[in-house]
Amino acid sequence: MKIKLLAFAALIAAAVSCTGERADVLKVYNWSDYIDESVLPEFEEWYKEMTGEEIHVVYQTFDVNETMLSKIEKGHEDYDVVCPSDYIIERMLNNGLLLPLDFASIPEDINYIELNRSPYIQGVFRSINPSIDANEYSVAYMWGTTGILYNSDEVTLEEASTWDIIRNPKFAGRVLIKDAPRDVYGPVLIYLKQNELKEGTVTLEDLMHDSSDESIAAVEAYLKQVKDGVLGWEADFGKEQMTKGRGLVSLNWSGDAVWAIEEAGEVGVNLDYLVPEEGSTVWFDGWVIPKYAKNIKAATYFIDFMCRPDIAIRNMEETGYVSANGSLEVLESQIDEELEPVDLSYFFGEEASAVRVDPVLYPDRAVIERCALEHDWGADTDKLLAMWSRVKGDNAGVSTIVVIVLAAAAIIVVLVTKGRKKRHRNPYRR
Ligand code: SPD
Repeated sequence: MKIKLLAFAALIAAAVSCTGERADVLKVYNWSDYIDESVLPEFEEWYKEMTGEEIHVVYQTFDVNETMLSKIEKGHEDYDVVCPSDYIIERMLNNGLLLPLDFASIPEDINYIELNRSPYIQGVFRSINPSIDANEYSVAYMWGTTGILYNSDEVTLEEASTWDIIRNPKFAGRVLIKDAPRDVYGPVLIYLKQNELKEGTVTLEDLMHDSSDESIAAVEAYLKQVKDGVLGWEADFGKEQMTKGRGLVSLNWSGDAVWAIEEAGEVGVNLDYLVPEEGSTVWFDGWVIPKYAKNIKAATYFIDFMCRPDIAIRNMEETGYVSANGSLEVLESQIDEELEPVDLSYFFGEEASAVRVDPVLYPDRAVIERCALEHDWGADTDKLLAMWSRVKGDNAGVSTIVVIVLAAAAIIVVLVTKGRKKRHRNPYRR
């Protein structure tokens, strides 16, 4: 009877922990290198001040969208706030994995989400999913472009201005590619379809939805030509390889580029970044509350805190990425009179049609006009992932296989020789 009672109690405890709340813990799952971690204890203090409640942040990181998605989609992990990219937000919306955000629950005077919204970002988020307004389920955190980070001492502006640079034999062995299938597929397809784009028979938007077998095969064939010159498929180490001068060309995100350009400058390595002429993708990462979250209140306050302009500025400065915060305070923090003016009217309104900010951080209107947003492919995503592992798997190449076989053979020889010696020394030992 006692055992039955204990089992029953354990069952109840498990059920509560699966469905119940945990008011004093907030589980945040974010990209690595994507926050100034000193803001986390500050959030704990602020939350206590604002609500009178204790909170402890448990902070974990991921390198690629797909890892995060699978933990939630398949593992039902109980993160309270996560930070997926646009096309993953779309997928999570389509699959009912997100909770609507209750911004109205935050008092007006500290409602930084509402106070600092960018109409541009709101428009983009509306276009994420035509049937569900993503603005009701997510708040943009950082955004940027995908482009080419290059060593400007070794690579000319002209060479870097086309995606074809990633298979340019001149840079073989010095090319880094982001290990992010969608972010590589998009630009390569844009490159391959540049004539159709010029003729107007396809649009960038069409290409973002193009998961046809022919297009996947064309990108695969192209990437197989690229891979022999690849120094690494990287999630986060590429920027450092560039600052150390090991890599000369990196297909990368603008925020990693800003970070690398600054770091490299300090050790005399000259890097630059651009979005190739053929066009590219513009991306947005946003905070969402997954349906398995257990602390919705603290999650909502956390998202709000991230939108406070001073916190947004600190996160930008630490990571190199650009905040989606639409406040003039954030814009003003980035103005540098030595820089050329950039047209940011699309983001901050007419008064920002010529502001002196870093164009890698805030792309000029002309760059944005040749970029498009990635979209969820639904079940076709598996075709892309299979193609990606064929390309990267092949990259292990004959040389890697030869090294593995030789190493295994060497281990066997050593073990056999040792065994013989031992038997020789002590013939009676069993
Ligand atoms: N190290 C943090 C990188 C986050 C960049 N997100 C870009 C996603 C593009 N789909």
